Amino acid sequence: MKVNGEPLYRQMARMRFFEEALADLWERGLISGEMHLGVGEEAVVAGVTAHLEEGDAMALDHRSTPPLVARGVDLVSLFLEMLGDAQGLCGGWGGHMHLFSREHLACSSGIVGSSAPLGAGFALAAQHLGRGKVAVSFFGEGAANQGMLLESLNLAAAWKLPQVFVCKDNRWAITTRSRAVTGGDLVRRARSFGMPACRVDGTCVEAVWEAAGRAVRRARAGRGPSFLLATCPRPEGHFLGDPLLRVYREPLKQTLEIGPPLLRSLFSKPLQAFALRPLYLGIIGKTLAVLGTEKYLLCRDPLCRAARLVPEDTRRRIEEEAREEVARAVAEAMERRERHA
Ligand SMILES: Cc1ncc(C[n+]2csc(CCOP(=O)(O)OP(=O)(O)O)c2C)c(N)n1
Repeated sequence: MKVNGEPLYRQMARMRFFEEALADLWERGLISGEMHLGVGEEAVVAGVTAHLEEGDAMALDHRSTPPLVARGVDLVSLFLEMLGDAQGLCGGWGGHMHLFSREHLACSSGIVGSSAPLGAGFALAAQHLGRGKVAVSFFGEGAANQGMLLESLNLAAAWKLPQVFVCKDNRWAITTRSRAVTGGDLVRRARSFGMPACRVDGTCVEAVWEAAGRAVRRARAGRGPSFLLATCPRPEGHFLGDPLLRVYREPLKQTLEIGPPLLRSLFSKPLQAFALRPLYLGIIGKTLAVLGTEKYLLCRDPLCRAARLVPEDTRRRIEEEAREEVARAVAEAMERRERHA
């Protein structure tokens, strides 16, 4: 099968503009609480979801909106949900992390790692119903160290569940480098459970599409689960307003705000801990340096990379249509919200 760039690019553009609209609403104070965006994960999501059919299921993590957009969940009901409105997808109770669409067999949870057992449940149901349906679990590499995720890999392999584990490896779990808290290699770890596993460049939608195709076909044929580790960037930080990124975005303001308390803490009591404090400041400095290097020097935007798959005029048309679709959905959500206020 040959990759068709146009539908993949369309989905990626829809996801990106949806996330940008969420950021805008959040910055205007219309969405309360934390907001984890899936910007940077579009190629992973598009490459995987392109293989899903009606009746296939998805279990998602806290970056849940891009897969829901790609699977065709109504954008207005998603926006209303983010706004905490009773007309939203989950009656305004779910926010962006705890979503459920019965129609699309999709659910998300902010409990890190839980998309694996949730996906296993969907996959077990699919296996019992015997209609060749599959379940995909999306999670981060930080989640890969959660006990329930390892238990799910084990059961999925032992029961040959039609499940695809998709690990979106952005190398960070909030402010922790995942490497520092991960033993061994995740791909080899998954293989040790007796399932095929591979690493793929998650900024290259064709590569994801190919690898995911193999995994989904295998699951659909009743041959069991697979594991995909897709590396991708995290350009918006852990969540909107990420304090580490703020240091780069407004350096003077942040230096004036954070500098004095950090210096005070260096000389604060008890003095026995003095020797450790420069070390901790060094760790903060190193974290900032690595984060800045990744964001400003090494980051590859999956949407820009995918643009080369479609002719220039098609790309422009797709972007225009996707922007319009999202803008219309925002306007309608705001209007419905006003009407029912
Ligand atoms: C069980 C559990 N432990 C801790 C948290 C707090 N928490 C929220 S997101 C996150 C980092 C998750 O990292 P990763 O799985 O790599 O996903 P990423 O945010 O990098 O996409 C943590 C520890 C949580 N929500 N649930």
